[in-house]
Amino acid sequence: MVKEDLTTVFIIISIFALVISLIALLPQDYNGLVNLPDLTQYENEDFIDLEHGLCLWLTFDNSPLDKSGYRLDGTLTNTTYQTGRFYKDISCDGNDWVEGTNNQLLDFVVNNFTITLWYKPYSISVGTGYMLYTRGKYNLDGMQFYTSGSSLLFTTSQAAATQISSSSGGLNNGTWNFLTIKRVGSSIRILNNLTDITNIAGNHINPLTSVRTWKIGVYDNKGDMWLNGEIDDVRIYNRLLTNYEIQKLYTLN
Ligand SMILES: [Ca+2]
Repeated sequence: MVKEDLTTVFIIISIFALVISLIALLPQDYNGLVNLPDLTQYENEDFIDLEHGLCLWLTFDNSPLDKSGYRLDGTLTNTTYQTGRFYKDISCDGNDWVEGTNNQLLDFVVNNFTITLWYKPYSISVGTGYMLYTRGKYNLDGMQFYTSGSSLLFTTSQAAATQISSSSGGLNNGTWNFLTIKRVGSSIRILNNLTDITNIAGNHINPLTSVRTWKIGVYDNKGDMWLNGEIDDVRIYNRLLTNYEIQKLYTLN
């Protein structure tokens, strides 16, 4: 009897050990108590791709080449590289500009787009203003993004017609400004350091396609609207960036 009891106990212990071993092999969430890592700190970041839709990207890190992959590269006239918002930037002091490669990628006739750039003015513009970015010609085609005093203006043009959006001031002299232009349907929003400073949103008819080169620091004629300041990290997207994406660009280091 004692031997049979011991055998029974041994069998029971063996079965118990086997069950325990099998349970250990089951996935941890077997019983529904899923033990996933806390992902809240990554909210939205999973879907952020700051290169998606990027048509032109100028870092000016000792180079005027376009880092977007489309190679709409620029060439410099008189500008110098110096310590910028991100590593190096270009400095323009009144007779300097960058001229880039023409491409229909930058037409944006009907679709939304976003332009972001960092600008540190040496002085507030006078006269006809300072050109930040242009591809086109006033009252003819394309678009212009420029300053007038401490205000920012953005225009799109067709033959003998131009639509204007503007801020009322809002540009800070002698310090970095993170400027954003967003086309949302027929209206334009102008942001500085994430704050929407749009005064006149405008009613933009679709800009006429342009065959002109893009330019930074000077008007299309390369004889007017000379920039006086530094420019860094110019980006043009063929889509509307979300507020979260713009904030991510603003907080890049
Ligand atoms: Ca840079």
